Amino acid sequence: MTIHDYDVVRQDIKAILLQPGYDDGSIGPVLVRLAWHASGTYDKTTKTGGSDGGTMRYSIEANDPANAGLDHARAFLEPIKQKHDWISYGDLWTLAGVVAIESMGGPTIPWKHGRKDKVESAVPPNGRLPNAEEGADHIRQVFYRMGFTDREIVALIGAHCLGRCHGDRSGYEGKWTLTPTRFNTQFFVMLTKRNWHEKKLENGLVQYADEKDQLMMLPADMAFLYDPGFKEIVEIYARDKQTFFEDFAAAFGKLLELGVNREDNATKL
Ligand code: ZEM
Repeated sequence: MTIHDYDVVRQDIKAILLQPGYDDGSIGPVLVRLAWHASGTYDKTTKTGGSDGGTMRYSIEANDPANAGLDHARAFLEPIKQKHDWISYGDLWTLAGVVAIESMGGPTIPWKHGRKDKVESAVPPNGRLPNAEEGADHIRQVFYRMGFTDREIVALIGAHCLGRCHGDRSGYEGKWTLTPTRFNTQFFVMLTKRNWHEKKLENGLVQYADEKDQLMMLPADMAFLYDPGFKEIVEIYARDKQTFFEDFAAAFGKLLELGVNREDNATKL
């Protein structure tokens, strides 16, 4: 019997996180985004989408405009897949997000293996991920479809403490915090503490800038300030790191499990 050693995979992921030439010196943020986009296609009504099939391997899903730039994340992980060829893409991509968050100072995320790569017919339709131009109604519609509550949605958006927007990927530009490779409460702190104004980019997109034009928010991020129900939770997380970490770990762990059907995987090819 072969022993599948996920701890060795974890170590191998950890070893490639720091990449001095890439963005702010770490591929952690884009790995977190890969884990989220692989999972966030889930639809609880039809029980389709989610991370189980590793379906972003297929061009239809890889070319969903929402997934622009995630080819970088997948390419960084490919040598690890080649080395441990027994691991499924769904397990590798979700585990990479977990290792990245933990290595950047975030909470321990519950994670279980057992995803299985599926054939192309399992690819979910494009357009299931949230649109950055939209507000609270759209955000609720998308995350309720996955089965999340308002509190879980706010916890999850706290991941925007990490990384940045890239003009050649989403069209937006800049980062949300001054510490884009550390997992912390800074997204909520900056959202509530700084004064935000609209800023039109040359490509026509509108984002928000702070008074120093140092940080940015997407229109969808601003919805967490404008919607009273969301704002109440934002304020809790801005002042209480422990509560944010606990809630985030549970919500992100739940996200990675959406649509994972271990019983089916054990019986079907
Ligand atoms: Zn994001 N996200 N996201 N997000 N996201 C971007 C980048 C990152 C939205 C969104 O439109 C965008 C969640 C929710 C939502 C991360 C994690 C998570 C970018 C920039 C956009 C436009 C992409 C680029 O140009 O590279 C919207 C509208 C969301 C919900 C309303 C959730 C939930 C996340 C994880 C739990 C991360 C880590 C990044 C930074 C990626 C990087 O490459 O630095």
